[in-house]
Amino acid sequence: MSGTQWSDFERTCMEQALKIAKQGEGQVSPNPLVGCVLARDGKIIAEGWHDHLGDLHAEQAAIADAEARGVVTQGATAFVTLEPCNHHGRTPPCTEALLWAGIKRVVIAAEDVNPTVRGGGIDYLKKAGIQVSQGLMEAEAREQMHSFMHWCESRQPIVLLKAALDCNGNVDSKSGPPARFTSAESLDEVHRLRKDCDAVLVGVNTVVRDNPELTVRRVELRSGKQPLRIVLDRTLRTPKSSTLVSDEHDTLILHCEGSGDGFECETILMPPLFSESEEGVDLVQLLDLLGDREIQNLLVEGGPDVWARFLTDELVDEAHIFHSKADLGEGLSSGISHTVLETAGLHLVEERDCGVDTLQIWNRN
Ligand code: AOF
Ligand code: ZN
Repeated sequence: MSGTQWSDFERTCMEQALKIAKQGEGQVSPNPLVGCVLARDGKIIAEGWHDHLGDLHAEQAAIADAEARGVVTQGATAFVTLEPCNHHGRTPPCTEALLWAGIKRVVIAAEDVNPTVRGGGIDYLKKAGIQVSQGLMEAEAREQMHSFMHWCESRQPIVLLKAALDCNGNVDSKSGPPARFTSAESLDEVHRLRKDCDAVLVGVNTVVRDNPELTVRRVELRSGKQPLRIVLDRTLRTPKSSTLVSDEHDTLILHCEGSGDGFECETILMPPLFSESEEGVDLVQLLDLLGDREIQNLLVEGGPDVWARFLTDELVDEAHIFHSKADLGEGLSSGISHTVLETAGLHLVEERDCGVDTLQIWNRN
């Protein structure tokens, strides 16, 4: 609530709730990260977070923490980063759990914008006689849950673009087989990006040329769930022998012509876009389709045609550009430059070393 004066202790409690929420990172999608702290008489008495999909919500985890240690929750205040849910989903409503635990006040950072739970939690608590305050560290909480918030509001994923360029802005040597030219640190970073995304997308040319795996390998995948791999392939040129089709992980091929018969992975026929490109699938329809499948983060990995389409349509929310000092000689142009990124509505927010490479991060806001 604007104008509310929060005490230092209240801030400390919400900071702690935001901090512990991070323990669910990479494991709760399509749910948001949520943390909860119970406090009484100026002391934190219990804490909990939403650890993985299907597990207890943060409030219930905090109450369970108190119970496990024999701590009385009657009369306590709950600090929670998201409005408590009031619905029977994968777990029973947190509102009822808070009531049952004898909580007398609930301090909320951000309202839940999920259409199925919106507003219901706060109203329920107030009607039950619990004092509710909201807005403490709201910006920080919304930032922590930003892909969830974006998905709730638009029903589409956030789009991240990743590209690795040589010193001339090229992506590939025209002669010779495809070779990795970025540093090991850059590669680690790419796997971290993949881990944080629900889906990874490439164009068919990349599949034909590189036969990529597009899985998370170099970093720990705590959820055990690989991102969904998506291929834009207007005329179904993806080789049936390619790794994406034949390995055990999920791949979705989006095409506009032909039948997907005989593919050992899911294929979806999409309405075509009038385009000469091999990837000619309507991107807004694509984002709608992925949003319906609860995909909240999409990583666009390439190649140049696909990057150009997402950038030209101003659909990229964040771009991670790895600049290598290597010279691939006469190569394939990435089509990515400062001007192109700026024209796509992005601006440079961070630049750091990744081994011998430089990573630039561009954002929409
Ligand atoms: C809370 N506390 O810790 C979380 C909440 O299907 P379910 O039962 O897991 O519910 C998912 C929805 O509940 C999710 O979309 C979001 O609106 C809310 N998440 N709510 O009270 C939590 N993670
Ligand atoms: Zn809940």
